[in-house]
Amino acid sequence: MAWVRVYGSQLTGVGRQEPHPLRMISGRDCAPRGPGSYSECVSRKGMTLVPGGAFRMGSTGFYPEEGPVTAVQVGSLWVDDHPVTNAAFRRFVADTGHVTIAETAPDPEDFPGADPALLVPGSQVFTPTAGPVPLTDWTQWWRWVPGADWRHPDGPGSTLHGRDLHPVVHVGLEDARAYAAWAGKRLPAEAEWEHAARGGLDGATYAWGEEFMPRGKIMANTWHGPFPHENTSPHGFTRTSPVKRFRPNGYGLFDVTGNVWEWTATPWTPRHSEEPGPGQPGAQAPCCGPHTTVGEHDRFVIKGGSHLCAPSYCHRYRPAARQAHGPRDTTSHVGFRCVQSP
Ligand SMILES: [Cu+2]
Repeated sequence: MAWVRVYGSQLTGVGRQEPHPLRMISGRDCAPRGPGSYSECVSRKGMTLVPGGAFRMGSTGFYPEEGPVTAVQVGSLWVDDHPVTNAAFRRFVADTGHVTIAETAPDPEDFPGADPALLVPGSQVFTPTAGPVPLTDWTQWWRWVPGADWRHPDGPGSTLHGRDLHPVVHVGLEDARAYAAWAGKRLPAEAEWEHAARGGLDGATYAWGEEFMPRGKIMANTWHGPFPHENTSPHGFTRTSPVKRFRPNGYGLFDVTGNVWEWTATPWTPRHSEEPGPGQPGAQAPCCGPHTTVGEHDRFVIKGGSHLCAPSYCHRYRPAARQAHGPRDTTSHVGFRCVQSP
């Protein structure tokens, strides 16, 4: 069954967390605060310093929302080497008691007239169809599954067994922001994400160059075969894959395209021309200060495509690709990675 979450309340970045003494420490201001303080465990382990510079953001060769190509300047940035894994998210939850959006029952006030039996915690899980279906109807392959959440990625009965190093999924924007704040990091702005994902190959179609499978080599976890009923999975994965299974890009970053979509801090605009430039309001959400409140109907840019992107359906396993995503629309194919300003 299809389910669209519609909420009337306001979101804040850390609204659902238990009080946590560390969550207000930003990456930028993470000065030593005494023995045992969090700053001691903020290391650059697992991050790569991506050199700043100018690059061409966007593309005109695929989907209209990626244009126009815009020259953008970004600063140097520490970027997580790979999407946040289940193991890392588990440490965050153990430390903070954070309860994710998908683990929280929707407020009946936000769903007047809804069957109360349906107002239970849950999330959207991809479910392959038995055969070909119209590719315009996403409700054919997305199922609202009560009990699906980051610990139960395919729904009740599924576990993280064997998936410690897979990207965490079923996380909403505020979950990603809460994790980032806990880690002394923040979510990237779209421009920062795209610049890092390009790996220094300015203007290239893919994170590794122009050819999808150079010399026949599979470069990312994307869908092979006719979507959404037959994934031939020549790489061995029909869903998420452990991070770092495919070659990194030119900056040494893994899984920038394919595997899971990744949250950014950038509010959605249908074209790049309407996007605020770096340094302008809205270009980048603050990492740990009081967040600008986010309306339920606002959507944010997600980047990178996922294991469900297939040439026949969705050619979005490219750095320029982008999609609008509701802050509380949790799914089995959206995760995130964090960044830190030097
Ligand atoms: Cu896609």
